[in-house]
Amino acid sequence: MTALARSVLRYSARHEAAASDSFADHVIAGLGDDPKWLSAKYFYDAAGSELFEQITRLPEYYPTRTELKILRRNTRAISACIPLAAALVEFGTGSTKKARILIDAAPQIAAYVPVDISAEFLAQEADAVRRDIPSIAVLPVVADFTRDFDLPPHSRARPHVGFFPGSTIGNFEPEDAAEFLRQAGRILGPGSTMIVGVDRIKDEGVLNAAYDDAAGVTAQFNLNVLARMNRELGGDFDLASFRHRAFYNAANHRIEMHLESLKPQTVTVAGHRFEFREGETIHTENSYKYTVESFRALARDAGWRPVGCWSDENDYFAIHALKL
Ligand code: AVJ
Repeated sequence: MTALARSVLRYSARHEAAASDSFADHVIAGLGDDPKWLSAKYFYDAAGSELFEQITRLPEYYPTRTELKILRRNTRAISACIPLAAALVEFGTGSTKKARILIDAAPQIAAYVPVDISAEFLAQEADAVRRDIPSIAVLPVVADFTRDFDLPPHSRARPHVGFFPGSTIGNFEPEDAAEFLRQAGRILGPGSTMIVGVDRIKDEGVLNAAYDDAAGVTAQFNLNVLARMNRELGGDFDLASFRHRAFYNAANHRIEMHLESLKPQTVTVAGHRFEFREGETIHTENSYKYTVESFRALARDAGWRPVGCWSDENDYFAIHALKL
């Protein structure tokens, strides 16, 4: 299996799986393994996407509001990294909110290329941006951004600026994050720019609270993948006999999320039976954290030159600018 194929398997995007690897096959592979695992990308069915929106508004979940604040406070400096008549290529457009801030701040952006696997969602968002910002060309691309894709013909002559906000890059294993950046460089072309949001290593208490909030929304988000298996794969998971576990793994610089079985039990899903010991977990997500330097090293390793970095007063989150 190539590095990129593996990254597709381990990556959690805010969208459905690519048609080629079915949810059922994934579940049979992940729950049949020891330790058990599932890719975080399966969190994001309609219910999971709505729960994630709720997470972004939680007092403990600092990443979304911190990144927005950094973007708004540094529009001039970030805009200075964007060349004349550029096309802004957004990898995995969950919401256009952050791209709109960049587009408003950088009038030299002539085209916006949102890339997402959900055609219907993308068409809606593209129409809304066309309506609100008639001065730019909106050229949506329906694609799984973790795989190779072609830029639209109308953007090819333009200088390209990749945009990957949200610390989504943290869901990749570090070697796969580097492979993703290498591939982004091949797609965007020589001389291009990349703007990436990355969550920083910080106090463990802050990290643990962000992924185990007092209101229990992240617990619901995590447990939703069991409900989804029940709905879509005829599963018989009893949600009350699993609990949400989230903790910072300092040795590996990542938040881990798990679903822990509260008792010995057998579950049937996708036509297969799976045994759980008491205390056994399904590993459902990694969210890697980087220092400014560790992310720069990873970017350099992937062929990019770090040219800018903006952060907040708490050093919680970083927006990096890279050039090829
Ligand atoms: C959407 C991947 C950036 O890792 O912080 C939030 C997902 N998981 N709470 C993150 C998530 C639990 C989120 N990303």
